[in-house]
Amino acid sequence: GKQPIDLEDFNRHGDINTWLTNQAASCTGGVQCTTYDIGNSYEGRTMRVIRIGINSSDQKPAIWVDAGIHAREWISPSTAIYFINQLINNAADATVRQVLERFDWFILPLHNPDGYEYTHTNERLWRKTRTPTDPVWDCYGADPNRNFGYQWGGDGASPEPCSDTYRGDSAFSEPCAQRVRDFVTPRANQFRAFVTMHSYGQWWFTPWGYTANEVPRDYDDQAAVGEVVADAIFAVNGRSYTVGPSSILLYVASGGSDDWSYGSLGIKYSYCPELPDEGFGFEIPREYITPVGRETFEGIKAMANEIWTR
Ligand code: ING
Ligand code: ZN
Repeated sequence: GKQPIDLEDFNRHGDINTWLTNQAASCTGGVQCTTYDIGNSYEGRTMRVIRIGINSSDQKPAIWVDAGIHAREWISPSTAIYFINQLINNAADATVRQVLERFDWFILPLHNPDGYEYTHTNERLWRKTRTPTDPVWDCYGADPNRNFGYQWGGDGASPEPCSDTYRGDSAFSEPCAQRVRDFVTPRANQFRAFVTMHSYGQWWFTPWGYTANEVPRDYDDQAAVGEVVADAIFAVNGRSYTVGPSSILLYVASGGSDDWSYGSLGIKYSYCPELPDEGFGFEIPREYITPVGRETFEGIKAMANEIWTR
């Protein structure tokens, strides 16, 4: 039948969820797919994760990928959808098959569905969630990438409910951040990598976000794998990524999910990529969905294979 989404366009939350269910049901050729409804957002939208792998099990090494934690960064969910489509429908390709044999892939294409839908219906450049935060000033939303529980409330996260980088009432006050915490935490030993995709700027960020004064103990390994990713991305379309800590390359910000996955869960290869903008900022046009998807998927496969050897 007709697919509910157009892979060369930006799609809506409900259609993406229907597509995930349809794709999982259509997995063939030894590829196993499972969807997990990990809970609802504040406004009641289902957050759906898909697991894709060959000989999947609870013991198999796995890789976490999420997208759309910031509502307006539309190239991030489209890239996650590109990955899912490739892993399921291009598994005959030897390089795809290899990463499916080596790892189970857990992908959440829309971390912040309320904010994402709001960018389609009301305000294209909305960033945060949509929880009511200040009745007097009529402000909404916390920044989910300031709401995670490692060094929550530190530098670069605002205590002001109306700010675009509002940290939230408390760590994990936002339902979407809670859902990710509760799904990932019990599987932390399975995850060899945690990748949370943003836009924009062509950076492959490593921890830490919360401080520029301390380099992570695992920084040399994290950076070496990051450089493998950057080389693999460059080889596809010639776009250059810079690898390093977000706190040093961009700005200090605490409560980010990659600091949490590394600092709290101990997932060594925790990354926060900033995908391209090509001069369009958050509003990179749909023509870039496929080239950005393709190069980022090559980068992610290279990351997986590099981690596999370590
Ligand atoms: N950039 C990230 C942000 O949340 C970042 C940068 C990464 C901060 C990791 C902290 C930790 O501000 C975008 N584009 O959102
Ligand atoms: Zn972002």
